[in-house]
Parts: sequence; structure tokens; C-alpha cells
Amino acid sequence: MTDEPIDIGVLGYRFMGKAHANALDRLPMFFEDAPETNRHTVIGRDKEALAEAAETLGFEHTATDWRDVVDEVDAFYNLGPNHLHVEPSIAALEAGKPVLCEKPLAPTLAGAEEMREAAAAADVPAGCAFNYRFVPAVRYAKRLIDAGELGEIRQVRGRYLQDWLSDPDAPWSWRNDEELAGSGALGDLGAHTVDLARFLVGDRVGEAASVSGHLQTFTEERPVEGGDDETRPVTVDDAYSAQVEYDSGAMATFEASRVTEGHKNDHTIAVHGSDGSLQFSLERLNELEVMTGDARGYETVLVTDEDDPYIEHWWPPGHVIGWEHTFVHENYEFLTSVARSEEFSPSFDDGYEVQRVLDAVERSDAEGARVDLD
Ligand code: SOE
Repeated sequence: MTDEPIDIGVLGYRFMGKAHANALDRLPMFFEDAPETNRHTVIGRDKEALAEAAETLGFEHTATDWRDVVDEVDAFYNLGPNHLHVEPSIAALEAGKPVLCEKPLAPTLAGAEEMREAAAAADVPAGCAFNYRFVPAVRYAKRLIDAGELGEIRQVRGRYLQDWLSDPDAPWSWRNDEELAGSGALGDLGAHTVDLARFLVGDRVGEAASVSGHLQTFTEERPVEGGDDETRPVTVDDAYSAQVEYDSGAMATFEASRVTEGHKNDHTIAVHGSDGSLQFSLERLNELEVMTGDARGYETVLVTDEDDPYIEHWWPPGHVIGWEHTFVHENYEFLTSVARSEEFSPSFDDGYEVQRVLDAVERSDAEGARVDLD
């Protein structure tokens, strides 16, 4: 167990950079046993924006090339766009540094495989930042499932609906480009739900055995921000749906969309077993709907008791927490793994298993047929 502050280098300073910097800032006050950290270097291309971000997010140094950082820090956070996940993460692992990489692990299965192999060769924690595993209500759901409260798991249904690309004039970004992102709603949102299903029922149903999937792009090109009339092609999906059969014969239905009017960040998952069901919605993230035993319908459980996961670090029962707290929990667990030189879950192996399903959905869509995962 190291007592020295962990110097952290972070690639990326926008949305995810802020979420993780906020988490690091909250840890000392709320998680007294969290390892001490130092926001050492923030990495980005735009020097002016970077200097501002360093100031706002509390970093000591800035760098415009991750190659200058990976050897200088104790841990490396890769929060950059998907196409920057592979090379910097592998370089940090090869330098013996623990890595926390945002999801999806990589734009492609091949990239995810390279990262998984580099993590296996490096004897340090390598995490994929599926933050919704760290929602207390999701942890409570896993406790119920692991205790057999739902009986034999038969069905999972998950969806992740957003509307920020509903407007065809919403500007083009790297998230709309296959080279840069790998896929659209499938990898950006579907990755979360596929992982959440693995987290909740993977021990009971095994891995995905076969997949059939469909991808759709509704807006084929988008305007370039500040580019007068310039447009760029959209080469990824706006929405996807998929059906999965797991090793056990259990089945899952997944969908995600970034063009669903009326849904801002609507991530829901339901699990149905022989003896009961449960359902979770990110829009009511402190609650879990549970139906077990001889209940005649779902019961709404407010998951904010002291003995509920992570809650004892925050406020008394009923004082609800929010989206950003999931990153505090995730950072607490990752940094504790780093300080103790222990495995962190979700690992690059978990990220790779998610990527196998995403890849299968893309193959099924391209072939117009159900595909088996070997
Ligand atoms: C997409 O808009 C996005 O930011 C995802 O990339 C995140 O993973 C998700 O948590 C919120 O929505």
C-alpha cells in the first residue's frame, strides 16, 4: 500500500475530464480512507483551453503530447475521444502505470484486444470506466440477484435513450465518425448497458453466445461548427437495437439512440427471473423497483440507507445523491486498487467482453443475420 500521493496524468479535459476531476476533488472530504492524489498533468491539444482547464480543474501542469507524460506520473487517465484510447493506454501500461480508460474501451474489437493484451502483460490495474456499475441502487440490485432473490435469470432488457442529436442541425463531432468513434449510439451508450447486464447477471448467465443486431443512421450529414455551409458525413449509427442469447439460454434485448425526442439521459435496465424482477432507471438513480417473493407488484426501494453501498460516505438516509457521485465511487475504487496494487473491476478484460458484443452487433447488421460469438 503506497502512502505517497498518487500523481495522476489525465488525457482530456472536457466533459469526462470535468467529471473525474470533480470526483478527485471530492474524495478527500467524503472518503477519508481514499488514497491521496495529486492532479499532476492535464493533456490536450489547444494550449489556451488547456491552461484554462488546468486552472479550473486543479492541475499543476499541462502538456500537449501524452508521450511526455506517461513516464512522469503514477497513474494515467485516458478520457480522450475513442480513437485515442488504444495507443496512449498501451504506452502507459508498458511504462508500468495503472490506467483508467473511458468507455468504450476502443473503437474496434482489434483495438480492444491490443489493450487487453497490454493490460495482461502489465502487472498494474487497468480499468474501463463503466461508471454506472457504481450507482448504489445498481449495487443493491446485484446483491439481490447474487442472493438468488430473482431465482433463475431468464431475461434482461436495457435501453439508453438520449435526444441531443435529434436536431439534424446539431453540429458534427468525432462521435459521428466511424474512424474516430468506432460506432455511434452502439458504442457510446450501448456499451454501458451491455456492461451493466454483464455486471448484474454475468455470473449466472455466462457470456453472450449469439447476437442479432440492427444499426440505423437517420441524419446522413451534419454541419461543421463555425464552418459556414460546410457539412461532414455521419458514418456511425444514430440508433441500434440488438437481441442477445447468453451461454445459459437467458436472453437480452438492448437498444440505444441519440435521436429520441423527450429522453435526455434515459438509461434503464430490467432483470427478470423465475422468482422475481427488478428494474433501474438512471432518471431515478436513488431508487430500485423490486418484485420478489409473493409481492403482487413492484416495490420502490429508496436506496439511501447507511448500509447501502457507498451511502455511509455521504448524507443521512433519504438525502439523495446524483450522477456525479458515481464517478467519485469509481475513482475511490480505482485509486484504492492502485494504492494496494490490486485488480480493479471493471477491467480491460470487461471492456473487451463488451467490445465483443458491440462488434457482433455490427457484424450481424452488416450480414443481415444472427452471428455466433466463438
Ligand atoms: C454521451 O452523450 C454520453 O456523454 C456518454 O458518452 C457517457 O458515457 C454517458 O454517461 C452520458 O452520455
